[in-house]
Amino acid sequence: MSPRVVVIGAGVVGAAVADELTARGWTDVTVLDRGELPLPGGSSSHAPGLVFQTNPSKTMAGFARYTVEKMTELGAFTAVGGLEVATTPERLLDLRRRHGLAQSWGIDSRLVDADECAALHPLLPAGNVLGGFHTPTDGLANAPGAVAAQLARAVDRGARVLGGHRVLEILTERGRVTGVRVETASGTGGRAHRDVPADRVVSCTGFWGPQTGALVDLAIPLLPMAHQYVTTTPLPELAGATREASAVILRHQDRDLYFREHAERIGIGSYAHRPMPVDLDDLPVEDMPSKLAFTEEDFAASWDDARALLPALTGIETGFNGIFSFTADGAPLIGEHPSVAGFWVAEAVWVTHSCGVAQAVARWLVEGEPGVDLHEADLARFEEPQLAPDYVRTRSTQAFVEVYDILHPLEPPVQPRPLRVSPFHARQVELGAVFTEGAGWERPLWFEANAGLPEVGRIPRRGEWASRFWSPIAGAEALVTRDRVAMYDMTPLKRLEVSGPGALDLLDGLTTNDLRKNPGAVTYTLLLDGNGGVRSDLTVARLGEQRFQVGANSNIDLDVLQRAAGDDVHIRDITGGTCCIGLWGPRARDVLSSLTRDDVSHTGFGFFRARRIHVGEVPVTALRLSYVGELGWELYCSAELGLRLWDLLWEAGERHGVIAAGRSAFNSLRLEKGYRSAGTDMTTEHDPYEAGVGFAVRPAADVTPARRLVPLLLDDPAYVVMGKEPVFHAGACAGYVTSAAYGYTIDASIAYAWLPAAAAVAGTPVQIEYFGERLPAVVAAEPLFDPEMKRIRA
Ligand code: FAD
Ligand code: THG
Repeated sequence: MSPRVVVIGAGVVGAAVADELTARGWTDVTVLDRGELPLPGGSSSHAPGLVFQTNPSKTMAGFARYTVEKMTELGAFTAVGGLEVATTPERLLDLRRRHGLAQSWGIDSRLVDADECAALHPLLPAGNVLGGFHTPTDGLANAPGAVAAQLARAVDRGARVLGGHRVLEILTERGRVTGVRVETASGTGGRAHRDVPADRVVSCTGFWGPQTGALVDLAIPLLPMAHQYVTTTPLPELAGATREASAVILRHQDRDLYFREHAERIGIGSYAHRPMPVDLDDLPVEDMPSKLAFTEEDFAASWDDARALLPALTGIETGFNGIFSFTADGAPLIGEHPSVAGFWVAEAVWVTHSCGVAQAVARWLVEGEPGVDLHEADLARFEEPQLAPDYVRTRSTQAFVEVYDILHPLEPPVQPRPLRVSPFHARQVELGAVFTEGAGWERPLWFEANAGLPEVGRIPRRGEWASRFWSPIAGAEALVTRDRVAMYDMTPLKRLEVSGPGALDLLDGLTTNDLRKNPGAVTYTLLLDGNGGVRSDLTVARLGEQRFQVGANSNIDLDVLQRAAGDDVHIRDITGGTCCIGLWGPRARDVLSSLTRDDVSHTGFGFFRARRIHVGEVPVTALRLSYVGELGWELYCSAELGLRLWDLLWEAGERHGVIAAGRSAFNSLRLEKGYRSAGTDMTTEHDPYEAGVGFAVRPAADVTPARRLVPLLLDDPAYVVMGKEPVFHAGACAGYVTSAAYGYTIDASIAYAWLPAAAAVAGTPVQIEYFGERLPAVVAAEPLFDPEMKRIRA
């Protein structure tokens, strides 16, 4: 017996979820929509359906690829091809980067010159563009057609689809959904209520998501925003056109515009106008609540820009302000309620990604795993302050404004900042910290106070793109860490206190390494998904018989632990309220021992051990480990003592030449050591052995991976790549870069990359495509620095 599922929403997402669930044998599916079918009035009812697959996220590109495949099979997709044009030299350069992304994720693409652009789009004069990026498999989704086809298939397999059913309540019992209460129009013109029982409810309510989530006290961090779309009067050039579209779909990102054909007319969408957040309570209660009246004045500049690109455009015939969802990071919201079992959401999803998202959701429900790396789209990815309505509004508005901007991968958000600061923030500001932001935290990239270090002069210069959000000072900070000692603010590192009689069993059962060790032990261990993919890597410090401190990577780790924990385990996120300094470098022991009576010698305080010590007056939990690969400790204390801890270390460190160092140095040092970053270098798509962390799996197994994560060294050290670039071997794209940095100690430009096993052999020559250039590189043996661990175990 398959579970009873209610899907709320009959847009592209709800329809695709119903199709994917019933295809997997879950046929007791009821799709409910408040609107009348087949066009219930959500975003899908009027979406122009442009599908551009290229995306910085591998997962999102994969969602788009599957959507194209599936909609093609459904007869709801026309592969007219996509063309992004450049009208500025910066954009032209960026299109090369886009071409790199497309190759990394397996999307057919090529760079084209101005004449080819004109040939691909008959209304586009060659003289109006500098060049373009052509993706032949992109095209137009017929969203209402895809909805109808998928719902019909689901109904054939036993599903029910009911329009005019508005969900008012989610019914629950003892933390589980049991059904929904709906309102329908009664025969006499009034309203009737009835309950639909369900074991699972999947909310696919698009921009209504926050309203639906509120029914179960679940924050859905999306912002409904209006976006303008117009259709022109018929063009003489297109007179007699009978096909919906024959030319490529077009993006003119320098002016925040996109274009498609509607037979004899052109449709134009604009992101150039002022952000127009929509209050759900203000929506018209009509056939098309997601279509607001056109505000002509907001489109004026876009109309001029559109005509400048396509001079054949005649006039605007119709226009509207259509509503859809924006999120802080542009990614969808997918997952199950943390405490109401059986309540799922799939929201803030474009038509472009709809089938891919629905496939992941259906797999997650039916098979227990989504079958794809979802960490960028997981509803649980947000930290608590990131769920605050003001945060969602500010960041989602920013995402709207920046939707077509050329964004550097290291570019931090501008607002709301500062949001989370460590107790050391005042000192960091005094030292001229240049901050970035991550998970809401202010994080120093480097410190201008270090500009006078003689090492700065030894740092090689690099190209313009790689120089952004970088300074040679970061290189000097890395060298000083290896030569003397540096203080790193590790406060943003997510940490959890896991305690209680069931704590050990929970952690030992969920992760790969052996945690049955005495208090004082620290263990590096992996959190895998149900298919053995690497979800995260953790450090687990056993502080007492029933008390552990877990060093984690994100809120998703916390979510996973909480879902698995029984009543005999207590999990507390202690990241806020505590702080951490990484004191690392050959002189770290000299600094620490001058401030403590506790034994911090190698025999007294061994590698990967944890102890409670005093540093001056400050009670500290000290973990002897180092992500930068040097002698030293992570020193944790409660937040109110943090500044005192910083000042004590700083003063004692002065005679040893201590510096404050930032994220930029940190990232370089960890890559020299080959320490993986979960989520970037390895995800649930990878098993521990191919990711190079099989040593953390007990009992040990002997596995021969088909692909591997390996370091590449670039022949020309003047190039530093950024991550996600395609890697070529024997003339074909064979993999992609995950993280990259210059290794200042080894004086080489490092790029970690996934490659098939045959190519992942030290000495193999490969090429990294970077802005259209093929940079020669060679696979290297790892670790690149201190393979004997002499530095760390000193
Ligand atoms: P919807 O289609 O909005 O469906 C949600 C459904 O839930 C609605 O039918 C609603 O009636 C129902 N519902 C809500 N609350 C309840 C309740 N309490 N009870 C019962 N039913 C409920 N995307 C692209 O990929 N390419 C494009 O070119 C593109 N262009 C766009 C242009 C415009 C002008 C707009 C507005 C959007 C565009 N989008 C585009 C975005 C895309 O349209 C949406 O992201 C997508 O349609 C969302 O689908 P959905 O199924 O999640 O939501
Ligand atoms: N500190 C703490 N927790 C963390 C991190 C951290 N949790 C998340 C993430 N970072 C985990 N990543 C690593 C990666 C490598 C090491 C520690 C944390 C490391 N590895 C040694 C090695 O491979 O040579 C030792 C491994 C072993 O002995 O098992 O130190 O930065 N608290």
